[in-house]
Amino acid sequence: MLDLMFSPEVAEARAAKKPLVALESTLVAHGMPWPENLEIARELEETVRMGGAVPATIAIVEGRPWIGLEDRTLAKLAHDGKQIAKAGATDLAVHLARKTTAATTVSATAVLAHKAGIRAFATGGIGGVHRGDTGDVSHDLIALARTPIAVISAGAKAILDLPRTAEMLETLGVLVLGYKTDELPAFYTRDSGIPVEHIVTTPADLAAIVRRHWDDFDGGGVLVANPIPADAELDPRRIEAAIHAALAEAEATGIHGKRLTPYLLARLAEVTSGASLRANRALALHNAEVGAALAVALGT
Ligand code: PSU
Ligand code: MN
Repeated sequence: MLDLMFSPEVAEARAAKKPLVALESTLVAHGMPWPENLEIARELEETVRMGGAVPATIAIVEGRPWIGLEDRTLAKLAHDGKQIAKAGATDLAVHLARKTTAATTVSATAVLAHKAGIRAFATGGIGGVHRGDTGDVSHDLIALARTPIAVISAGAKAILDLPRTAEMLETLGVLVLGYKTDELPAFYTRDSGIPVEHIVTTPADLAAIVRRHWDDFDGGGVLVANPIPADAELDPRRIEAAIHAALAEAEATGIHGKRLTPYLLARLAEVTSGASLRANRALALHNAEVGAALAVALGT
């Protein structure tokens, strides 16, 4: 049987049946630079607490799947950053059997959070279909399709092919709900031009839909598409130009596979003098806020 480890804060929340929000650790270890990553990881947790829920940052530490991390463990993951393995859902068994440490991506975090009975999960932006014809499609999409959890995300990351990512979400049967938006957000910017059919405007409405999806239809993952706050949005043309440059560099340097997304995010932060990181922080905090509101509305 899978032996989950719970931090004291999460263990207490479970005993008291307080609402929990899962947070992932790849965004911290691989998606943002030290030391801002630790500050932001702590702010994400604090935002969930301010929203009336309890944060559960998830990672594998020496082979143990932790639901909720003590601050010193969070600090170590943030500090060690890209030296730590990046685990997708498929890699979990390897780390457990070999007692290794890994940051968990959206796919791995969703699976572990679901095992822990958590139904709301906030991230920055999910993975998706990469641009070009490399065939690189994030496992996040299939894991999300299979796992009954609501992932609050600022759309999919702008480094991706968003129209193809949206089509793939539909093919896989991931229910996409626009949170106060009728367009799929484009991570650093609010709009992608890709319409979202179902618009949700309150946590109660959101909770009612996801409950029906899971309880009545055995539905899988729900993507709650929550745009970056307007005052934190980047200029669409400038960020697109920066993405083009970063993608060209990645190709010239031969970066692909699991290293691609972290490489692109790091290059974007450099090219934009930190503007992309500030936007990433703002959108992730906003997702944590909505995650807490959903968890409270669900009462779990
Ligand atoms: N959101 C962010 N920053 C990130 C990620 C999400 O704001 O770094 C991470 C998530 O862990 C997601 C991963 O699962 O990027 C996608 O990686 P890949 O494209 O290699 O599947
Ligand atoms: Mn990939």
